[in-house]
Amino acid sequence: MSMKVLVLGGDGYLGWPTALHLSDCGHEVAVLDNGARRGYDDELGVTSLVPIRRLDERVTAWEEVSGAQLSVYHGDLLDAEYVSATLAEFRPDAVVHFAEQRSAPYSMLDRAHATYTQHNNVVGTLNLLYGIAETDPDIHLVKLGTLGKYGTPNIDIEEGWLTVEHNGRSDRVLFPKRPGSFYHLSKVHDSHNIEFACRAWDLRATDLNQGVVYGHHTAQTGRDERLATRFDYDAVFGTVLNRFIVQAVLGEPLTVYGSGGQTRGVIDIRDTVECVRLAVENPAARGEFRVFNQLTESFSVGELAKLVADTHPCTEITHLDNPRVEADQHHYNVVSTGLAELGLRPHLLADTLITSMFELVERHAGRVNRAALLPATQWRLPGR
Ligand code: NAD
Ligand code: USQ
Repeated sequence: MSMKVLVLGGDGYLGWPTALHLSDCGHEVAVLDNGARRGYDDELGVTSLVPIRRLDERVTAWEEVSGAQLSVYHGDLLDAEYVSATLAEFRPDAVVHFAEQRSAPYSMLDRAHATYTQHNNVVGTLNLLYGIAETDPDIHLVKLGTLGKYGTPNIDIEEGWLTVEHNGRSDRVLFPKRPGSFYHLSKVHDSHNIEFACRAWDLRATDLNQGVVYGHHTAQTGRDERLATRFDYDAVFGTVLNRFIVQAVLGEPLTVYGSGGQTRGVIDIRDTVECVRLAVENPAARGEFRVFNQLTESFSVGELAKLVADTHPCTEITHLDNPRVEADQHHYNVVSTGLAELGLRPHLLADTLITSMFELVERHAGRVNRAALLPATQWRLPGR
Protein backbone atom coordinates (compact mmCIF):
# COMPACT_ATOMS: atom_id res chain seq x y z
CA MET A 1 0.00 0.00 0.00
CA SER A 2 1.44 3.39 -0.99
CA MET A 3 2.01 5.74 1.93
CA LYS A 4 2.87 9.45 2.17
CA VAL A 5 6.26 9.83 3.85
CA LEU A 6 8.01 13.04 4.86
CA VAL A 7 11.80 12.59 5.19
CA LEU A 8 13.37 15.22 7.45
CA GLY A 9 17.08 15.73 6.77
CA GLY A 10 16.48 14.47 3.23
CA ASP A 11 19.61 16.19 1.86
CA GLY A 12 21.97 14.24 4.16
CA TYR A 13 24.15 11.12 3.87
CA LEU A 14 21.31 8.80 4.92
CA GLY A 15 18.17 10.88 4.39
CA TRP A 16 18.67 11.28 0.62
CA PRO A 17 19.16 7.56 -0.19
CA THR A 18 16.27 6.69 2.14
CA ALA A 19 13.97 9.11 0.30
CA LEU A 20 14.91 7.47 -3.02
CA HIS A 21 14.43 3.94 -1.63
CA LEU A 22 10.96 4.79 -0.30
CA SER A 23 10.05 6.51 -3.58
CA ASP A 24 11.30 3.48 -5.55
CA CYS A 25 9.09 1.24 -3.39
CA GLY A 26 6.03 3.21 -4.54
CA HIS A 27 5.58 5.65 -1.67
CA GLU A 28 4.77 9.35 -2.17
CA VAL A 29 7.79 11.10 -0.65
CA ALA A 30 8.64 14.66 0.37
CA VAL A 31 12.05 15.78 1.68
CA LEU A 32 12.71 18.62 4.11
CA ASP A 33 16.14 20.08 4.94
CA ASN A 34 17.59 23.41 6.11
CA GLY A 35 20.99 22.91 4.42
CA ALA A 36 22.83 22.97 7.77
CA ARG A 37 25.07 20.04 6.83
CA ARG A 38 26.46 21.85 3.79
CA GLY A 39 27.13 24.80 6.11
CA TYR A 40 29.22 22.64 8.50
CA ASP A 41 31.42 21.76 5.48
CA ASP A 42 32.07 25.47 4.89
CA GLU A 43 32.78 25.99 8.58
CA LEU A 44 35.24 23.07 8.74
CA GLY A 45 36.89 23.71 5.34
CA VAL A 46 36.02 20.30 3.88
CA THR A 47 33.66 18.90 1.27
CA SER A 48 32.09 15.54 0.64
CA LEU A 49 34.66 13.21 -0.99
CA VAL A 50 32.09 12.43 -3.69
CA PRO A 51 30.67 15.53 -5.41
CA ILE A 52 27.01 16.08 -4.55
CA ARG A 53 24.41 18.07 -6.45
CA ARG A 54 22.11 20.72 -5.01
CA LEU A 55 18.90 19.27 -3.57
CA ASP A 56 16.71 20.60 -6.42
CA GLU A 57 19.11 19.12 -9.03
CA ARG A 58 19.00 15.76 -7.28
CA VAL A 59 15.22 15.80 -7.28
CA THR A 60 15.07 16.65 -11.00
CA ALA A 61 17.58 13.85 -11.74
CA TRP A 62 15.44 11.35 -9.78
CA GLU A 63 12.37 12.36 -11.75
CA GLU A 64 14.26 11.84 -15.04
CA VAL A 65 15.67 8.46 -13.94
CA SER A 66 12.59 6.99 -12.23
CA GLY A 67 9.60 8.99 -13.41
CA ALA A 68 8.69 9.60 -9.73
CA GLN A 69 8.35 13.04 -8.19
CA LEU A 70 9.62 14.18 -4.80
CA SER A 71 8.23 17.27 -3.07
CA VAL A 72 10.86 19.54 -1.52
CA TYR A 73 10.59 21.68 1.59
CA HIS A 74 13.51 24.00 2.38
CA GLY A 75 13.08 24.79 6.07
CA ASP A 76 14.23 24.43 9.65
CA LEU A 77 12.81 22.20 12.38
CA LEU A 78 13.58 25.02 14.81
CA ASP A 79 10.79 27.02 13.12
CA ALA A 80 7.76 25.48 14.83
CA GLU A 81 5.17 27.25 12.67
CA TYR A 82 6.93 26.08 9.52
CA VAL A 83 7.00 22.48 10.81
CA SER A 84 3.27 22.52 11.59
CA ALA A 85 2.41 24.17 8.27
CA THR A 86 4.44 21.55 6.36
CA LEU A 87 2.71 18.70 8.18
CA ALA A 88 -0.70 20.28 7.51
CA GLU A 89 0.10 20.74 3.81
CA PHE A 90 1.72 17.36 3.03
CA ARG A 91 -0.41 15.28 5.47
CA PRO A 92 2.09 12.38 5.81
CA ASP A 93 1.26 8.90 7.10
CA ALA A 94 4.83 8.73 8.44
CA VAL A 95 7.61 11.19 9.21
CA VAL A 96 11.18 9.85 9.10
CA HIS A 97 13.38 12.12 11.22
CA PHE A 98 17.09 12.26 10.25
CA ALA A 99 17.37 16.06 10.65
CA GLU A 100 19.87 16.53 13.46
CA GLN A 101 23.49 17.56 14.00
CA ARG A 102 24.97 14.07 14.08
CA SER A 103 28.69 14.31 14.78
CA ALA A 104 30.01 13.50 18.26
CA PRO A 105 33.32 15.37 17.69
CA TYR A 106 31.44 18.45 16.39
CA SER A 107 29.35 18.50 19.58
CA MET A 108 32.55 18.33 21.67
CA LEU A 109 34.42 21.17 19.90
CA ASP A 110 33.47 23.72 22.56
CA ARG A 111 30.52 25.09 24.54
CA ALA A 112 28.99 26.81 21.51
CA HIS A 113 28.94 23.60 19.46
CA ALA A 114 27.61 21.55 22.39
CA THR A 115 24.72 23.95 22.99
CA TYR A 116 24.03 24.30 19.26
CA THR A 117 23.82 20.51 18.94
CA GLN A 118 21.48 19.99 21.88
CA HIS A 119 19.31 22.99 20.98
CA ASN A 120 19.03 21.98 17.31
CA ASN A 121 18.32 18.33 18.04
CA VAL A 122 16.15 18.49 21.16
CA VAL A 123 14.09 21.57 20.25
CA GLY A 124 13.70 20.45 16.62
CA THR A 125 12.29 17.13 17.80
CA LEU A 126 10.00 18.83 20.34
CA ASN A 127 8.63 21.11 17.60
CA LEU A 128 7.97 18.02 15.52
CA LEU A 129 6.17 16.24 18.38
CA TYR A 130 3.88 19.24 18.89
CA GLY A 131 3.33 19.50 15.12
CA ILE A 132 2.31 15.84 14.86
CA ALA A 133 0.07 15.98 17.95
CA GLU A 134 -1.73 19.07 16.65
CA THR A 135 -1.98 18.05 12.97
CA ASP A 136 -2.78 14.36 13.22
CA PRO A 137 -1.70 12.14 16.15
CA ASP A 138 -2.04 9.13 13.87
CA ILE A 139 1.15 10.12 12.01
CA HIS A 140 3.89 7.55 12.73
CA LEU A 141 7.18 9.12 13.80
CA VAL A 142 10.22 7.08 12.74
CA LYS A 143 13.14 8.67 14.58
CA LEU A 144 16.82 8.00 13.97
CA GLY A 145 18.42 7.38 17.32
CA THR A 146 21.85 5.92 17.96
CA LEU A 147 23.25 2.77 19.50
CA GLY A 148 25.79 4.92 21.32
CA LYS A 149 23.02 6.11 23.66
CA TYR A 150 23.54 2.95 25.70
CA GLY A 151 27.31 3.35 26.04
CA THR A 152 29.13 0.15 26.96
CA PRO A 153 27.47 -1.21 30.13
CA ASN A 154 28.74 -4.41 31.71
CA ILE A 155 25.42 -6.16 30.92
CA ASP A 156 23.76 -7.17 27.62
CA ILE A 157 22.05 -4.25 25.82
CA GLU A 158 18.35 -4.99 25.40
CA GLU A 159 16.14 -3.54 22.66
CA GLY A 160 15.16 -0.26 24.33
CA TRP A 161 13.47 -1.63 27.45
CA LEU A 162 14.64 -3.52 30.53
CA THR A 163 12.62 -5.43 33.11
CA VAL A 164 13.99 -4.56 36.53
CA GLU A 165 13.32 -6.34 39.82
CA HIS A 166 13.98 -4.26 42.90
CA ASN A 167 13.05 -4.90 46.53
CA GLY A 168 10.57 -7.59 45.50
CA ARG A 169 8.82 -5.50 42.84
CA SER A 170 9.24 -5.49 39.07
CA ASP A 171 8.80 -2.88 36.31
CA ARG A 172 9.61 -2.44 32.60
CA VAL A 173 11.77 0.68 32.24
CA LEU A 174 13.72 2.36 29.48
CA PHE A 175 17.16 0.74 29.28
CA PRO A 176 19.68 2.88 31.24
CA LYS A 177 21.84 5.17 29.12
CA ARG A 178 25.48 6.19 29.57
CA PRO A 179 26.49 7.81 26.28
CA GLY A 180 29.86 9.26 25.32
CA SER A 181 29.28 12.77 23.91
CA PHE A 182 26.92 15.75 24.07
CA TYR A 183 25.65 14.68 20.63
CA HIS A 184 24.81 11.17 21.86
CA LEU A 185 23.16 12.76 24.92
CA SER A 186 20.90 14.84 22.65
CA LYS A 187 19.53 11.55 21.32
CA VAL A 188 18.86 10.33 24.88
CA HIS A 189 16.92 13.51 25.62
CA ASP A 190 14.97 13.06 22.37
CA SER A 191 14.04 9.49 23.30
CA HIS A 192 12.71 10.54 26.68
CA ASN A 193 10.67 13.34 25.10
CA ILE A 194 9.24 11.01 22.45
CA GLU A 195 8.40 8.27 24.96
CA PHE A 196 6.58 10.84 27.09
CA ALA A 197 4.63 12.16 24.06
CA CYS A 198 3.53 8.59 23.25
CA ARG A 199 2.24 8.18 26.82
CA ALA A 200 0.72 11.65 27.20
CA TRP A 201 -0.72 12.24 23.72
CA ASP A 202 -1.16 8.72 22.40
CA LEU A 203 1.34 9.27 19.57
CA ARG A 204 3.00 6.36 17.77
CA ALA A 205 6.79 6.29 17.39
CA THR A 206 9.68 4.03 16.46
CA ASP A 207 13.16 4.89 17.76
CA LEU A 208 15.85 3.31 15.56
CA ASN A 209 19.03 2.98 17.63
CA GLN A 210 21.41 2.73 14.73
CA GLY A 211 25.08 1.74 14.83
CA VAL A 212 27.91 3.30 12.81
CA VAL A 213 27.01 3.37 9.10
CA TYR A 214 29.46 2.47 6.32
CA GLY A 215 29.22 2.38 2.53
CA HIS A 216 28.05 4.75 -0.15
CA HIS A 217 26.00 3.30 -3.01
CA THR A 218 22.44 2.08 -2.76
CA ALA A 219 20.36 0.51 -5.53
CA GLN A 220 18.91 3.95 -6.29
CA THR A 221 21.87 6.34 -5.86
CA GLY A 222 23.97 4.12 -8.15
CA ARG A 223 21.62 4.75 -11.07
CA ASP A 224 23.03 8.19 -12.00
CA GLU A 225 26.03 10.14 -10.67
CA ARG A 226 23.74 13.11 -10.02
CA LEU A 227 21.99 10.95 -7.38
CA ALA A 228 25.17 10.34 -5.33
CA THR A 229 24.88 10.88 -1.59
CA ARG A 230 27.60 12.63 0.41
CA PHE A 231 30.67 10.76 1.73
CA ASP A 232 32.46 12.22 4.75
CA TYR A 233 36.07 11.26 5.52
CA ASP A 234 37.25 14.03 7.88
CA ALA A 235 37.87 13.48 11.60
CA VAL A 236 34.73 15.40 12.58
CA PHE A 237 32.03 13.91 10.33
CA GLY A 238 33.66 10.83 8.74
CA THR A 239 32.61 7.52 10.33
CA VAL A 240 35.31 5.06 11.22
CA LEU A 241 35.23 2.45 8.44
CA ASN A 242 34.69 5.03 5.69
CA ARG A 243 37.66 6.97 7.09
CA PHE A 244 39.93 3.90 7.23
CA ILE A 245 39.15 3.15 3.57
CA VAL A 246 40.06 6.71 2.53
CA GLN A 247 43.26 6.61 4.63
CA ALA A 248 44.30 3.29 3.05
CA VAL A 249 43.83 4.56 -0.50
CA LEU A 250 45.78 7.76 0.23
CA GLY A 251 48.65 5.77 1.75
CA GLU A 252 48.04 7.35 5.17
CA PRO A 253 48.16 5.23 8.33
CA LEU A 254 44.80 4.09 9.72
CA THR A 255 44.16 6.15 12.85
CA VAL A 256 43.03 3.77 15.57
CA TYR A 257 42.22 5.76 18.72
CA GLY A 258 43.75 4.14 21.82
CA SER A 259 44.18 0.38 21.89
CA GLY A 260 41.37 -0.18 19.35
CA GLY A 261 39.52 -2.56 21.68
CA GLN A 262 36.39 -0.37 21.68
CA THR A 263 33.57 -2.30 19.97
CA ARG A 264 30.72 -0.80 17.97
CA GLY A 265 27.63 -2.07 16.15
CA VAL A 266 27.81 -1.29 12.43
CA ILE A 267 25.46 -1.33 9.46
CA ASP A 268 25.73 -1.04 5.66
CA ILE A 269 23.95 2.00 4.19
CA ARG A 270 21.86 -0.36 2.01
CA ASP A 271 20.47 -1.89 5.20
CA THR A 272 19.81 1.53 6.77
CA VAL A 273 17.38 2.43 3.98
CA GLU A 274 15.72 -0.98 4.18
CA CYS A 275 15.32 -0.81 7.98
CA VAL A 276 13.55 2.51 7.63
CA ARG A 277 11.20 1.08 4.96
CA LEU A 278 10.38 -1.86 7.25
CA ALA A 279 9.64 0.49 10.15
CA VAL A 280 7.49 2.79 7.99
CA GLU A 281 5.45 -0.04 6.44
CA ASN A 282 4.89 -1.74 9.83
CA PRO A 283 3.92 1.18 12.08
CA ALA A 284 4.00 1.22 15.86
CA ALA A 285 0.59 1.10 17.56
CA ARG A 286 -1.08 4.27 18.89
CA GLY A 287 0.54 5.12 22.23
CA GLU A 288 3.48 2.79 21.57
CA PHE A 289 7.12 3.90 21.89
CA ARG A 290 8.78 1.09 19.93
CA VAL A 291 12.56 0.68 19.94
CA PHE A 292 14.70 -1.28 17.48
CA ASN A 293 18.46 -1.69 17.74
CA GLN A 294 19.59 -1.12 14.14
CA LEU A 295 22.88 -2.92 13.61
CA THR A 296 23.87 -6.02 11.68
CA GLU A 297 27.32 -6.87 13.11
CA SER A 298 29.78 -5.72 15.77
CA PHE A 299 33.51 -5.14 15.40
CA SER A 300 36.21 -3.60 17.52
CA VAL A 301 37.91 -0.59 15.92
CA GLY A 302 41.13 -2.63 15.79
CA GLU A 303 39.35 -5.39 13.87
CA LEU A 304 37.96 -2.87 11.36
CA ALA A 305 41.46 -1.45 10.81
CA LYS A 306 42.88 -4.95 10.29
CA LEU A 307 40.12 -5.83 7.79
CA VAL A 308 40.99 -2.77 5.70
CA ALA A 309 44.77 -3.24 6.03
CA ASP A 310 44.47 -6.91 5.00
CA THR A 311 42.53 -5.89 1.88
CA HIS A 312 44.77 -2.99 0.79
CA PRO A 313 48.51 -3.74 0.32
CA CYS A 314 51.12 -1.78 2.32
CA THR A 315 48.64 -0.20 4.74
CA GLU A 316 49.97 0.84 8.14
CA ILE A 317 47.95 1.04 11.34
CA THR A 318 48.83 3.68 13.91
CA HIS A 319 47.51 4.01 17.47
CA LEU A 320 46.85 7.63 18.48
CA ASP A 321 46.21 8.79 22.04
CA ASN A 322 42.44 8.53 22.22
CA PRO A 323 40.96 12.05 21.93
CA ARG A 324 37.66 10.70 23.31
CA VAL A 325 36.66 9.47 26.74
CA GLU A 326 35.51 5.90 26.11
CA ALA A 327 36.22 2.39 27.38
CA ASP A 328 38.45 0.31 25.14
CA GLN A 329 38.05 -3.02 26.95
CA HIS A 330 34.42 -3.84 27.66
CA HIS A 331 31.53 -6.29 27.38
CA TYR A 332 29.40 -5.79 24.25
CA ASN A 333 26.37 -7.87 23.38
CA VAL A 334 23.45 -6.05 21.75
CA VAL A 335 20.02 -7.64 21.25
CA SER A 336 18.57 -6.81 17.82
CA THR A 337 15.65 -9.02 16.89
CA GLY A 338 12.89 -6.52 15.97
CA LEU A 339 14.03 -5.60 12.45
CA ALA A 340 15.02 -9.20 11.65
CA GLU A 341 11.48 -10.27 12.63
CA LEU A 342 10.10 -7.68 10.19
CA GLY A 343 12.19 -9.32 7.43
CA LEU A 344 15.57 -7.55 7.28
CA ARG A 345 18.12 -9.60 5.31
CA PRO A 346 21.42 -7.89 6.08
CA HIS A 347 24.40 -7.18 3.85
CA LEU A 348 27.33 -8.31 6.01
CA LEU A 349 30.69 -6.60 5.70
CA ALA A 350 32.65 -8.28 2.88
CA ASP A 351 35.99 -7.75 1.15
CA THR A 352 34.10 -7.04 -2.08
CA LEU A 353 32.36 -4.01 -0.53
CA ILE A 354 35.68 -2.71 0.85
CA THR A 355 37.35 -3.21 -2.56
CA SER A 356 34.54 -1.43 -4.39
CA MET A 357 34.96 1.48 -2.00
CA PHE A 358 38.70 1.63 -2.77
CA GLU A 359 37.70 2.29 -6.41
CA LEU A 360 35.28 5.01 -5.39
CA VAL A 361 37.91 6.75 -3.25
CA GLU A 362 40.61 6.46 -5.94
CA ARG A 363 38.32 8.29 -8.39
CA HIS A 364 37.89 11.26 -6.02
CA ALA A 365 41.18 11.18 -4.07
CA GLY A 366 42.18 14.60 -5.41
CA ARG A 367 39.34 16.19 -3.41
CA VAL A 368 40.70 15.10 0.00
CA ASN A 369 41.99 17.70 2.44
CA ARG A 370 44.66 15.56 4.16
CA ALA A 371 44.93 17.92 7.13
CA ALA A 372 41.29 17.14 7.97
CA LEU A 373 42.06 13.44 8.45
CA LEU A 374 43.65 13.87 11.89
CA PRO A 375 41.46 14.36 14.97
CA ALA A 376 41.51 17.90 16.38
CA THR A 377 38.71 17.64 18.96
CA GLN A 378 39.66 16.64 22.50
CA TRP A 379 36.91 15.38 24.81
CA ARG A 380 38.85 16.48 27.92
CA LEU A 381 38.95 20.15 28.81
CA PRO A 382 42.32 21.89 28.24
CA GLY A 383 44.75 21.50 31.16
CA ARG A 384 42.71 18.68 32.79
P1 NAD B 1 23.77 14.24 7.86
O1 NAD B 1 24.36 15.34 8.66
O2 NAD B 1 24.44 13.86 6.57
O3 NAD B 1 22.23 14.58 7.54
C1 NAD B 1 21.39 15.27 8.43
C2 NAD B 1 20.60 16.29 7.62
O4 NAD B 1 19.71 16.99 8.50
C3 NAD B 1 21.50 17.33 6.95
O5 NAD B 1 21.25 17.40 5.57
C4 NAD B 1 21.16 18.64 7.66
O6 NAD B 1 21.24 19.76 6.82
C5 NAD B 1 19.72 18.37 8.16
N1 NAD B 1 19.36 19.14 9.37
C6 NAD B 1 20.06 19.25 10.52
N2 NAD B 1 19.41 20.05 11.39
C7 NAD B 1 18.26 20.43 10.77
C8 NAD B 1 17.18 21.28 11.16
N3 NAD B 1 17.14 21.89 12.34
N4 NAD B 1 16.16 21.45 10.27
C9 NAD B 1 16.19 20.86 9.05
N5 NAD B 1 17.19 20.07 8.64
C10 NAD B 1 18.22 19.87 9.49
O7 NAD B 1 23.66 12.97 8.82
P2 NAD B 1 23.41 11.43 8.47
O8 NAD B 1 24.69 10.71 8.56
O9 NAD B 1 22.56 11.31 7.26
O10 NAD B 1 22.56 11.00 9.74
C11 NAD B 1 21.16 11.16 9.76
C12 NAD B 1 20.59 10.73 11.10
O11 NAD B 1 20.94 9.36 11.36
C13 NAD B 1 21.10 11.56 12.27
O12 NAD B 1 20.03 11.83 13.14
C14 NAD B 1 22.10 10.65 12.94
O13 NAD B 1 22.16 10.91 14.30
C15 NAD B 1 21.56 9.27 12.64
N6 NAD B 1 22.63 8.26 12.59
C16 NAD B 1 23.65 8.38 11.68
C17 NAD B 1 24.66 7.42 11.66
C18 NAD B 1 25.82 7.50 10.71
O14 NAD B 1 26.76 6.70 10.85
N7 NAD B 1 25.82 8.40 9.73
C19 NAD B 1 24.61 6.33 12.56
C20 NAD B 1 23.55 6.27 13.48
C21 NAD B 1 22.57 7.23 13.48
N1 USQ C 1 37.56 5.91 15.82
C1 USQ C 1 38.90 5.60 15.68
N2 USQ C 1 39.60 6.22 14.69
C2 USQ C 1 39.03 7.11 13.83
C3 USQ C 1 37.65 7.40 13.96
C4 USQ C 1 36.94 6.80 14.98
O1 USQ C 1 39.45 4.79 16.44
O2 USQ C 1 39.74 7.62 12.95
C5 USQ C 1 36.76 5.24 16.87
C6 USQ C 1 36.08 6.18 17.86
O3 USQ C 1 36.92 6.50 18.95
C7 USQ C 1 34.85 5.37 18.25
C8 USQ C 1 34.53 4.54 17.02
O4 USQ C 1 35.70 4.57 16.20
O5 USQ C 1 35.17 4.48 19.28
C9 USQ C 1 33.36 5.06 16.20
O6 USQ C 1 33.60 6.42 15.85
P1 USQ C 1 32.79 7.12 14.66
O7 USQ C 1 33.32 8.50 14.51
O8 USQ C 1 32.75 6.23 13.47
O9 USQ C 1 31.30 7.07 15.24
P2 USQ C 1 30.55 7.93 16.34
O10 USQ C 1 31.32 9.10 16.80
O11 USQ C 1 30.08 6.98 17.38
O12 USQ C 1 29.32 8.47 15.51
C10 USQ C 1 28.78 7.83 14.34
C11 USQ C 1 27.85 8.84 13.68
C12 USQ C 1 26.71 9.17 14.64
C13 USQ C 1 26.03 7.89 15.09
C14 USQ C 1 27.02 6.90 15.68
C15 USQ C 1 26.40 5.54 15.92
O13 USQ C 1 28.57 10.02 13.33
O14 USQ C 1 25.77 10.02 13.99
O15 USQ C 1 25.05 8.19 16.04
O16 USQ C 1 28.08 6.68 14.71
S1 USQ C 1 26.99 4.79 17.42
O17 USQ C 1 28.46 4.78 17.37
O18 USQ C 1 26.44 3.48 17.49
O19 USQ C 1 26.55 5.65 18.49
